[in-house]
Amino acid sequence: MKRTIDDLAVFGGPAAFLNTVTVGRPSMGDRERFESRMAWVLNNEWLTNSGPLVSEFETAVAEIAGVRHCVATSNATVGLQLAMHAAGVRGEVIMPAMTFAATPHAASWIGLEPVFCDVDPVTGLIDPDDVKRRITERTGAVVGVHLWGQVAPVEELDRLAHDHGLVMLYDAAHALGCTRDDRPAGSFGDAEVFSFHATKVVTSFEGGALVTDDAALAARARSMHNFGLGQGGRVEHVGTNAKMSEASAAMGLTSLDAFAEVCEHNRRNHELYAEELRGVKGLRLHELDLEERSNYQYVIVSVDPAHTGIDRDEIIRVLAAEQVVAKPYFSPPCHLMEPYRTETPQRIESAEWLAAQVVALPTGPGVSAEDIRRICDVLRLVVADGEHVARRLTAARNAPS
Ligand code: T4K
Repeated sequence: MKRTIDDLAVFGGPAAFLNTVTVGRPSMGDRERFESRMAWVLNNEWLTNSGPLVSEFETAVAEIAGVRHCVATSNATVGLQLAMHAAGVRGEVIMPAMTFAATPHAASWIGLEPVFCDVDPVTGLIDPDDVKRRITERTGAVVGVHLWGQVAPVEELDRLAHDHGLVMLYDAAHALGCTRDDRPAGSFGDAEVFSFHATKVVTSFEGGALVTDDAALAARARSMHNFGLGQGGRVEHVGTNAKMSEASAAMGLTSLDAFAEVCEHNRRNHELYAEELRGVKGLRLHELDLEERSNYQYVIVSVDPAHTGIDRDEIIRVLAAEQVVAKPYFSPPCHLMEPYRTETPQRIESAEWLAAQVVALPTGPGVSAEDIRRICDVLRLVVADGEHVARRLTAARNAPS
């Protein structure tokens, strides 16, 4: 255990970990089951184009989302594009500034215009009042984001979209298995999109899924994700290639087998972080609503430099030297990043404030209770004399090499 700041690896002490502990380690499930599924795929010689494993994966995801239709995709970014295309969205799309670049990119890439709105300063979730303020005659859709394993305020957003005749979509990349008022993510708005990227709670290497209860929208999306082909192999729509492969589905199904166990492991990890960081000045673990279900895939801590004496980015540097990869999900907020930044950027206050403060800490099946205690030991040591650590980091950076 490190006792003084001289023991920190960033100042020459031994690293707290021999092997990297990181956010985003894949939850791959049982390797033998994956290999046996892959053997089946290879023997079957059916690799893509809505094969049997993709169909099985779609059925499983639709069940988790509590909807009738699921179209598996090659990733969530094209899944969002597909959702917007299939729903016939035009013009401006309102979305939170506090999200991953994929959300605005999905709109921009297909010629739509992202319009960023603010989020709740505590939950980080899209603020429906600010959405309302930004609706114009050019608005075509709202994309809510279920951030960090929490579901957006869907009842207000769905009502708002309905009252203004807008398409309502959700970026549910973080929210597989999460609920709001006991209803699962995936069952709200016109359609929702999950991600099964390597870093997500369920992975299919790369992958996504559009889920909806709207049969016509699902049919258009299914056709559009396969070059717009329809009945008899005729092209019916503009289309793309957004299909999931059988290899991805084999991984997706295997990862899904472990899903409940992973969520429970993540829940215990989250609880331990809460215990370890309780009362630590300037560090606030982002709490989750215990009445709801979450996948606990994101352990988010806000760093308030007014109390720690050291800012979030310096803390990430200190952790990196200890072999701990923590990530500023998401910074900068989208309206301040290229290509969305403007000459005189508007203020989107809560998103900016959160984006400057939050850091995601490692969790997942590979992160043990002992790992968490060690990470939190480092954090407590750093913020106990944060100003001193920050000064030394600055001096080390400015020292002639
Ligand atoms: N909407 C939202 C709100 C999202 O967060 C995302 C994706 C999307 C939409 C789009 O979903 P997809 O189109 O990807 O399906 C990562 C992911 O690339 C991205 O999928 C994810 N969000 C975003 C939050 O995080 P990076 O740049 O942080 O990834 P990277 O490569 O630095 O990985 C993070 C850590 O994960 C590494 O330090 C180590 C670990 N890792 C990563 C990979 C890829 C592994 O251990 N194994 C791996 O294979 O963006």
